[in-house]
Amino acid sequence: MRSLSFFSTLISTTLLVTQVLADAKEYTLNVGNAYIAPDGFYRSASVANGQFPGPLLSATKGDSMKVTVNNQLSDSRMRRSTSIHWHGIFQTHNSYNDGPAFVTQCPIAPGNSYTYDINIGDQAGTYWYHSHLSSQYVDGVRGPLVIYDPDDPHKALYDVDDESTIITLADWYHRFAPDLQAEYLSPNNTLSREQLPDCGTINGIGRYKNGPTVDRAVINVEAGKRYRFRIINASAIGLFRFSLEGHSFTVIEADGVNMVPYPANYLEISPGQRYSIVVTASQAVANYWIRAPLLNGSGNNANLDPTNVFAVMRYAGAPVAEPTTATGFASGTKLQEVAIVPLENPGAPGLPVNGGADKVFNLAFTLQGGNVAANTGVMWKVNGRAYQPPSVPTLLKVLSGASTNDDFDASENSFVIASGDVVEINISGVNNPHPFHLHGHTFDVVRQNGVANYVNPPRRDVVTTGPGTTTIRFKADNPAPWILHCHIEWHLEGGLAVVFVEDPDGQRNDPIQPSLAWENLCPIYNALAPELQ
Ligand SMILES: [Cu+2]
Repeated sequence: MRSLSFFSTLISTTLLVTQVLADAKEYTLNVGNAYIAPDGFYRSASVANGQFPGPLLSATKGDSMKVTVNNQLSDSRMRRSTSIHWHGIFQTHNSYNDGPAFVTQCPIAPGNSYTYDINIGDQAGTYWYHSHLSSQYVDGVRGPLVIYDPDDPHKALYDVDDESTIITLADWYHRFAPDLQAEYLSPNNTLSREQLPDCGTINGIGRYKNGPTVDRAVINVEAGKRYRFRIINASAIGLFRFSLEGHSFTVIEADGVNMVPYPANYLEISPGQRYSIVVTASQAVANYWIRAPLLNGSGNNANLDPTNVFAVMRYAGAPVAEPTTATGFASGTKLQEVAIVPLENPGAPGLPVNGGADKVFNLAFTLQGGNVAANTGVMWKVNGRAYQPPSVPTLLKVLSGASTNDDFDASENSFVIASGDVVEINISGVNNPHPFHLHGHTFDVVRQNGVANYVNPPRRDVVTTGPGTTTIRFKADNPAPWILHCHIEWHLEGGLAVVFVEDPDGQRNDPIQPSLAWENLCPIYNALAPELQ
């Protein structure tokens, strides 16, 4: 017993020192309803602090963050409870603050609050936060999260990196997410028709077909300076192609991972992904187009004008006006996702051969369209099963003793992995591309588009799958249940997800355990009438 208490004292001392050195950044997110018109069409939305996108949450590497979420949602046409995910943050020893509803917590009931203690560790880069309760983020609960690094290895490459250089790309819908979701998942959706947005937005501003000419978002620059633009795709389904009129750039970060600088003229960014690019304001003083057309096509949404997604890069001294040049289109060198090389410690864990890992998962996903006669809706199945969130969160089950795959319902698609395992996941299926996101880790993409690379493969937290099998690897060094899911929100709701239950013993033996406030979330939520959930 003495050695155990010595160990606990050591841990407490270490934590104390960490807390003294690190700054605790405190934020409040009031998640409520507001009438907003990002593209000139007014609708009730669910937003953080009244705005879309939500306010920037930022910290410096090594800080901790405390974000108090006050649930003030009152519009019964959208979800009333909420739960916030901090996309890309590993949450080591802290999975109960990761945010996905029914994986690591019960949702926060309306009228209630919960404070997320976010342990940033030594992460730095471009992240975002969003509701992770059903499709609620589509109604507006999404915003940027940036961890600045005073010792950024790429610091010498740029002069300006602040709130004014964050570019949040997001699709936007005029209809309520619960209605869109019900329609998509309905037995009547026999062709599995996708729900496409009404417009694409840049920093919360967009235009739809035959809608008003809302003033474009503006990024201000000064001639001669070098800017770090942080591009975030906070979309439900929108895939954007990003380029700048008259300016090439250098990509230096993907999903919070520093990259070997990659010069390019344009890039494509999937839902959930982020990139930092360095742009030199080297051209004549003028206004230039920032272009971000949606590549999803317009489908059956007559409002969507997919190529009409622009903002303005305005040099100091240029007139307050849109560029007078033709909008043009992306050309030249495209950032190839498969050719991204991490700057630090490149190389995948495991052996440099297919299957060279401790645990190999082959995840084959299929799409089953709606079927009126059978009364079954659209389902995305992984190895034959559509993921359904359990009513008791996976983490709570683990803390109560769940240790093997059989301790979870088959519909939870939950797979136990052991501490230290090198995990290989082969992802293959229909209707690529899908942006697959893993919580709690970055991963190395060892096979993508037919190219294998174990030496210096891309490292990130959202990979765009296909064509063919996409293979990722990570090391199980972060005990907790972590969800791996498609970040096309409608596909996730259709079941395109699995949960890796990493080292359940390690989770239970962790000296840091969930707070009383976390434990209270489930009894409060479970007592709610269905319309308040
Ligand atoms: Cu998908």
